[in-house]
Amino acid sequence: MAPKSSDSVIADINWLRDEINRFNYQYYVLDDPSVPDAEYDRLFNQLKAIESEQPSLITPDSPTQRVGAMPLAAFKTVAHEKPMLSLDNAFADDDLIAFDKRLKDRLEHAGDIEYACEPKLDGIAISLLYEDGLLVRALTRGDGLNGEDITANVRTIKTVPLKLYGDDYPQRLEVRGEIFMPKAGFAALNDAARAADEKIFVNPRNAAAGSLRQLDSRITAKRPLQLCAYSVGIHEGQALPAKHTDILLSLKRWGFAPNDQLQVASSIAQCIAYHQRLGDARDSLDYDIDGVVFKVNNINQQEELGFVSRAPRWAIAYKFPAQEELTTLEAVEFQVGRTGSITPVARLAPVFVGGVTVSNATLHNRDEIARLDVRVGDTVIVRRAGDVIPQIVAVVKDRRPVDAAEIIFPAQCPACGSPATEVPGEAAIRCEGGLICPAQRKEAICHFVSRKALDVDGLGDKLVEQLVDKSLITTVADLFTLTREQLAELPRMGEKSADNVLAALNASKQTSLARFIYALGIREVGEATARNLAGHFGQLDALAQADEEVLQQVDDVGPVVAHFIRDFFIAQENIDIVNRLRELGVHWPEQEISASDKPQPLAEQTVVITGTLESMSRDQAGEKLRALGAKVAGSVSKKTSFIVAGPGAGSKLTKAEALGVKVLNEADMQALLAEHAATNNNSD
Ligand code: 9MJ
Repeated sequence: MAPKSSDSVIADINWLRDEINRFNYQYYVLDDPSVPDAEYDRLFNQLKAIESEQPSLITPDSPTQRVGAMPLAAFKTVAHEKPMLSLDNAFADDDLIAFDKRLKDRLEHAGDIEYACEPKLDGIAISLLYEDGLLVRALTRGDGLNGEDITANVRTIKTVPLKLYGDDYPQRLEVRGEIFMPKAGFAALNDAARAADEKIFVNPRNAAAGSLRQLDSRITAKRPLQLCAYSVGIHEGQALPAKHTDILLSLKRWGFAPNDQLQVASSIAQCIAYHQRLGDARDSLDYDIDGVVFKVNNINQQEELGFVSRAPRWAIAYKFPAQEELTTLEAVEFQVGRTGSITPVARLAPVFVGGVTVSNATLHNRDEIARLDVRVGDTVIVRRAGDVIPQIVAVVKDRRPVDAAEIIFPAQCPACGSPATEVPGEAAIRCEGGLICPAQRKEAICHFVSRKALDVDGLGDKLVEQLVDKSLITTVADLFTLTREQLAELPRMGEKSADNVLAALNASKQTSLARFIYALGIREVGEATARNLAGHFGQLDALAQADEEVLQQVDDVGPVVAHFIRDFFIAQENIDIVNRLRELGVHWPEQEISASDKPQPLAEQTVVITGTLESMSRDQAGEKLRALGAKVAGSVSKKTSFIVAGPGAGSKLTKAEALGVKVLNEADMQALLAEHAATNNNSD
């Protein structure tokens, strides 16, 4: 590629500076960021890279030459006695290794450097000044040199001590840290905002910023904010310990809650392991983090290393993959679910976010689309955190193209053309076609053969789609009359695959009542409810004949679910399908004993299974534990009795260890099952 002319480099620089300044203004002054942090970081790093190649083009007003942006006019601006700097970033292990090497060279230090490892909380940096142990002032970071005085708001935060504990604190002490909103508090705040038809926050960071910028501190007081203290700024009247982690211990004695993930690493290799471990645990933490921070632990070494323009040399933030990115909404399609609900699905220009490439996101319903005010062609912020399906959290309105098209809901089902009707009290629309609708049929059949239902191995969504499209099957019962020839003729099948599918179908005929009930796909009857129904009624016919009052005696079954179950068994076409399935050989042990009649050695115990097991699948292990009365849950909490962890266990194991929950390996679980199997046999 030909080198760029200096004119075009200047044009690039000017464009980058304008964009960065605009984002800064939106972020700090308007409290209304228009792009995700990752986009900001990218532009900032681009500008830094160009300027470091051509230092003569650096001007004092370049955004790289100062720390942040201007403070909000509404609060009093106060100069920081000691600037609040930001952190340099690492994005890969190699960046960290290079950082460590730089420090060793500078310190002329041959051995390993000791680092303090901290999660990097995604909140608002704050400076808290204490005089004679009393909180006298709280400033935001602002541009790093001048912050805003938000003392009245910060005083409302319960984890900020108004008076320090003990009596061995410095006479003047500046504590620095991050104010953040825990995930649970954020979710509750947004739920309340949604219910009141108020503006919701894009993410916990944005909610924390908005809460701190209230001019009326009574509003701040109602927001679930917390403080994580991570360093000391000025301190007068008393020396501090010589290690960063010991300073944090002093802060703990003076009343600041320590972070639960703080660790010391004796080498950069241990820092890399810490980054990996926290990356795995990221989703199970109670608060959002966007990376981890490593700080040289020895304060003398910190002082020797000093600072570069915006950041200390002795610390680095190792970022995680961004959970929010920009992309464009290319189209909206309407998907018909198993029970006829029609959901808008966003088709996005593929974007790497939260560690995977995302090209679809749910748009939920009409209310959500109205709330986002999103149109086809818009630039949108997609968020993918943990295993949650990707969401569009906001629209970048100033990038809206002139021809952006409004999203129109169909009047007809896109799959069968039946009327699509609004359901009173629901924001969803629903296809009225029932089993005439091929989309509903396909979904119902996919559900019937899915892992937690009849578990037909090798019969995936694509194959079901072909079978329905070619009219080889209309209902789930038709699956069991498929022939080898019919299957073998399908594209990409062949005789061997056909035989495998037939063998899997045959094997699936022997099932359990709970699986069969779940497989029927009755609205609102999930796996747990199906199990409760099977345990309660013992026989399918008893369930089919139960009226709504009787149904409501079952755990988890309220009037709505009872009504859906009754509706299902009143319909003759459903009864016909059930009868045909039984004629074709689908069967289960006739009288399943209700769980309450069996010995329940693990009753009252909640178990979580994670990682890979060798002798059985997690589902099978769950069934065995449930048979002994245990409740099998998907996430770890203080109430978890024990977890079973196989190889590859990640955040759930970390969380269990952090909470002190008992951890069993597969052999321990086998021993437990064997022990109780023996007891059960004895009691028979
Ligand atoms: C956060 N955001 O959690 C620092 N930070 O240290 C931690 N930020 C920091 N440390 C010096 N844990 C400047 C910023």
